[in-house]
Amino acid sequence: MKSYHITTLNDFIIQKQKDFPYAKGELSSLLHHIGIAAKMVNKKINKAGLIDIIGRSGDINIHGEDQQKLDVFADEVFISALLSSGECCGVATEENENEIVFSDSFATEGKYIVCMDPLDGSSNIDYNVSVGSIFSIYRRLTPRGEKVRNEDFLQAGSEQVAAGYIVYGSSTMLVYSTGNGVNGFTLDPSIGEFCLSHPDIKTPKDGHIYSVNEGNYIHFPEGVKKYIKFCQEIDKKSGRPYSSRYIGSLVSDFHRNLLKGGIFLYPENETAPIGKLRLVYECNPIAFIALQAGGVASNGTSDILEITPKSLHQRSPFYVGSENMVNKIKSFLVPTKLTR
Ligand code: P6P
Repeated sequence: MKSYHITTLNDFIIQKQKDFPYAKGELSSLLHHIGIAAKMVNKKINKAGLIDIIGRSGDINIHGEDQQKLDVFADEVFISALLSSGECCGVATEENENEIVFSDSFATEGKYIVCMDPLDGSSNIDYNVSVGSIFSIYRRLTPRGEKVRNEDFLQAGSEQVAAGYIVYGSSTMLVYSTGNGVNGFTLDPSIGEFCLSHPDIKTPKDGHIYSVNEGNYIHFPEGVKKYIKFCQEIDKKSGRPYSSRYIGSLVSDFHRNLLKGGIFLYPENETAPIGKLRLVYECNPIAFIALQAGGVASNGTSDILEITPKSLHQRSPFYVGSENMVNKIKSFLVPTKLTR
């Protein structure tokens, strides 16, 4: 009889916990609760068109952007799940101006803080385009037992102990790393479990996909313009130009490129002078995954993970994906001696 060996997310978390001799299960519990919240958000997203949860909440979020109802729902679900874990002492999310400080004694003992974009790309929801949730986990800097402080959330991305995302697409996947490689789990709705489907993801060193909003082309730095033209030339190896793939949803664009090879760019431009994407809860977790899978992530001049954030909602230019492609655009962005 054919054996169906299924490794669920929880099986995997527990198995991997054994890799950390001093682990007491705190991080495992945190990841387990993120998985539960992801299933709850997934259920709502799948029904968004059928129940009154699609569209704008009528509120404007802290960035002056229309807040979608599902944004609010996802924010509340993830914050509640993180509080319930008892391992998290505070959360910073895109939807809240300041960090959420958990004040009950159970939570203030928590060892970890979490930074999240609870529902990235939510403006796409009304049009049935894939969206995602992004999370980033750090050890707190302040003593356990005290309330968490802003400094706990302003650590360089290299200090992350875990990061990942959920992509609510043609299937729903949870992809995460605790620093020992990247693994992907696909939700099987028939059993309500995330099942290991993409073990030990490695991103190709080269690719033929570039993902950028070319509508901003005239506002891009010269080096970015040159790189885009480079992508449109005939590639000697393949005999054709690269393919442009951009759906305006970071998690979906990144996930496709992670598996197939490719580069995602969100450069600074005249309308977004330091880029659009958020360093703390978008660039850092995605960069952590990219590096763990053998890719590269840069702001054009520095490794993303080496930047120490100055504020929760700080933006950054973002170039992430296949090593050779990101290094190529970096060579276009470095001013040549001739231009000095
Ligand atoms: P633009 C979605 O709003 C988002 O934050 C990312 O998911 C996505 O990559 C980017 O913005 C798209 O921005 O300016 O190209 O529409």
